[in-house]
Amino acid sequence: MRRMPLIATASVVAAVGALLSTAATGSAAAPLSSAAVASMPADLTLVQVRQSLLGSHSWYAQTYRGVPVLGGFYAFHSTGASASVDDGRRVVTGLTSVSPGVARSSAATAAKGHGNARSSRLVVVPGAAGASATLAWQVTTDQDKQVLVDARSGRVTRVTDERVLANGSGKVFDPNPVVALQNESLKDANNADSAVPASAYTTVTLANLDGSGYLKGSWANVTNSKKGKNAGAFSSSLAFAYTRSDTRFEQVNSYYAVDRVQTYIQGLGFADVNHEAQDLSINTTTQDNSWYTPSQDTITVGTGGVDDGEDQEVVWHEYGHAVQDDQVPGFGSGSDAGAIGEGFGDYLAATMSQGSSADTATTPWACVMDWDSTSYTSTTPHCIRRLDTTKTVANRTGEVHADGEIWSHALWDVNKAFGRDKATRIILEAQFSYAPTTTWAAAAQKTVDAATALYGSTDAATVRAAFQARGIL
Ligand SMILES: [Ca+2]
Ligand SMILES: [Ca+2]
Ligand SMILES: [Ca+2]
Ligand SMILES: [Ca+2]
Ligand SMILES: [Zn+2]
Repeated sequence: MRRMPLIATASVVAAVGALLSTAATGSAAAPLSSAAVASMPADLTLVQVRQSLLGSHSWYAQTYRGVPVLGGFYAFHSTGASASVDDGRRVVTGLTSVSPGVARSSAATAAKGHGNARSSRLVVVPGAAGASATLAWQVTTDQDKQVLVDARSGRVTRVTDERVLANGSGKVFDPNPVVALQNESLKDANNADSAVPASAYTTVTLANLDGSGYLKGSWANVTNSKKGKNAGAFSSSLAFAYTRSDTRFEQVNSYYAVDRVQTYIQGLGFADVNHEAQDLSINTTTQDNSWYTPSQDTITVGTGGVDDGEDQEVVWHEYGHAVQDDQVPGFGSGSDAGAIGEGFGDYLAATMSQGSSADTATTPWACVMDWDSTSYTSTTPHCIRRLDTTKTVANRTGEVHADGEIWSHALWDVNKAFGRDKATRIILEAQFSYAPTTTWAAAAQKTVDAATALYGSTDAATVRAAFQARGIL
């Protein structure tokens, strides 16, 4: 544990010296001596004193002008003849006032998306790496979430799940066997295990499980019923190792895909993009299709051809629809917005595969659903669609998936210019401002505007050029 000490070494020595003299008088487990207390930094409040076999452990919380500092602590350990200080106080700079600009009740309202407020308190949030500290309301909700609401802007800046979550393990295709094996000749063979070599599987950590033994967690929730031939997978030891002929395999693959994409989105800094457990109904239709249902907020994954749940790019595509529906209520009406939905879903699938596989001549990143599409395409590489076609607005057909290839190509050009993190951050930020029935031109302009606000005019010009190349702007 490495933390930034704030006080001079001399005063730590003084405090330890005081403790040692306490120990020497034979009262190691007693509360701190008045000399030790007197030499302590002033910005602390006692949280608790615990007695162990060897002595006492006094824990303090750091405060700044009376307000608790998030993550800041200070501890005296007095064990037998030795005593030590663990100074975990954080540097607080640049904070001019500790009176909130936003009322407690407004903070509770801002946190509503994560549950009803149970309690709230004002906290100081230390800045990262020398940046200014900020003041925030820390709202604890009835969904066991801790929500930080900036006390000046009123915006939610961080959401943490208080529940202690479990990791399990699972066997998955990452992102699918065609990419993993670099083999465009693989065939479904009616879901036979023998059709896909064992080397196509990867054993992964399934994160953020709730520990119930089902594939239920913070960001993904397999809703399959508990009984029947398509029952939800259960493992009390949270070990989910199945092969593709087992209907539970697609549940594991889908849970993993969704947990990973939500975790990635959070890593980009977004605390409020479909920030909930996504319901997943796996292998519950025999259609060769998967879909997102806004009114149910559910992704349904089908078993036609190659089981869709065997290809994470299918799941990521559907998650793209869930993301946009979460960002903008009723998003996707009209052919322009509909095509943006399909194009963004394909983009999200491609950029997630970017994170764990190479861009090769056999399986280019721009190719979407390499494995699922083996059952309905004959040319290689097998792709349901691509992000690098030559199409422009002049080639629009009115069919949203086909037209989505025009939109996704623009997003892909942004990705190629900036890399996946920066590009996806711009795109996600922009989508908050898309109208449900947006036109392409309006949505493209919002994306340029988001780039301007996040990174400045030079990068915004790059984004504009990507849309111009497709005839969108
Ligand atoms: Ca299967
Ligand atoms: Ca949702
Ligand atoms: Ca399929
Ligand atoms: Ca792919
Ligand atoms: Zn779609």
